[in-house]
Amino acid sequence: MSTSILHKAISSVKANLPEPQFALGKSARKDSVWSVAEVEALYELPFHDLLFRAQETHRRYFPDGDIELATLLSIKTGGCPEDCAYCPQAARYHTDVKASKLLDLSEVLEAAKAAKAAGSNRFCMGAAWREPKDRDVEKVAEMIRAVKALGLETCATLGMLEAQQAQTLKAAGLDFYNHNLDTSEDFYPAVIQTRTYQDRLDTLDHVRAAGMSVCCGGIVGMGENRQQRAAFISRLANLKPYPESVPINHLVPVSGTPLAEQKKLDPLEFVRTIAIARITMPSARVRLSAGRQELGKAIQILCFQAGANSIFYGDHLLTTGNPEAETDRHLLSELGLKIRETYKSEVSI
Ligand code: SAM
Ligand code: DTB
Ligand code: SF4
Repeated sequence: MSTSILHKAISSVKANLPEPQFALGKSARKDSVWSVAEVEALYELPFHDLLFRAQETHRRYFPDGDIELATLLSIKTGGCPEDCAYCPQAARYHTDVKASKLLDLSEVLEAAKAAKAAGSNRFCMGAAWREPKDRDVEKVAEMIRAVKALGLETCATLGMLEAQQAQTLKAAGLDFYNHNLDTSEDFYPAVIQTRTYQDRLDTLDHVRAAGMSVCCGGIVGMGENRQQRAAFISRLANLKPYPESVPINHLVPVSGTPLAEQKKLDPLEFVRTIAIARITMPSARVRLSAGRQELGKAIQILCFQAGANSIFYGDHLLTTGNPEAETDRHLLSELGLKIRETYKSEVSI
């Protein structure tokens, strides 16, 4: 790594510090361009220097230092026609996941009430679809209206969306749509072949055009190299505007999927990725997502220190496990971290 690139990366970090503004749906300074080389230079910083810079950014943009809690519900599980190599819900892999049909409104409402009672900020409904049919969108729209009426923020992840479908979801009150780039464009074909990177970018455009906030991130630890991780983060950070919400998943290797035996990533590389997401997307909520159970307490704490300020909260994710809600509440209280207030406007300095 050349010294000039390293210096440029560091000064870009500084250039990104001011102008925080992060109310729901609003974006802060989102016009910076992060080259892959600049992001790689961040990866190469000494660990504590990187963490220091990430913390500096985090404290400026999120002086409250609070943590957002998002609860997931799988509203349609398994039987998915796609070939995502990490996914236990792909019909073509022999996993323990049993396919089931779309949940009823009453089941979703019951889960959302429980999430609200447990103190969650956001309720995210996930479906194992390549893309929803229009009649599915109508049913999910009904769920969104009901969840929203409880006073929870709403998020959905239903696969690829057409422009009109995105508008229907927005009209129902959907705050966020989750659709991940998952990895870098060049590593992507090693993981997914049934839809293209461009298909994903098109869906993100439809979500933006409909006026929803974007939740977009991916998975690390799938066998990508550091340069590919840098390219993935650079791609997210250069979206215009960059996503309001960035889930960083650690691969959960599931038996029966092609990535079941994937060699485990060095945990510090995961922490570095969180820190770099914070630096390059300073006003985004960076969510510590799948894989928290496997990361353990100490690494999660380092991730919070590196700027993660959102978690999936609840005893399970879609089909895999998550730390128990009680364990998470205890951890946050041990660290003196406050839970975010739902719908609080977050503007400061
Ligand atoms: N079917 C929709 C789609 O693919 O957009 C929505 C659900 S899909 C399960 C949402 C995301 O979960 C994926 O994009 C991926 O990033 C993450 N994910 C799925 N399986 C995972 C695993 N085993 N480990 C880590 N993340 C995973
Ligand atoms: C995201 O990036 N991670 C969540 C959410 N978006 C939908 C899903 C994680 C799924 C982990 C594997 C499972 O539980 O099936
Ligand atoms: Fe289907 Fe989504 Fe799993 Fe891919 S990640 S197989 S699209 S449920």
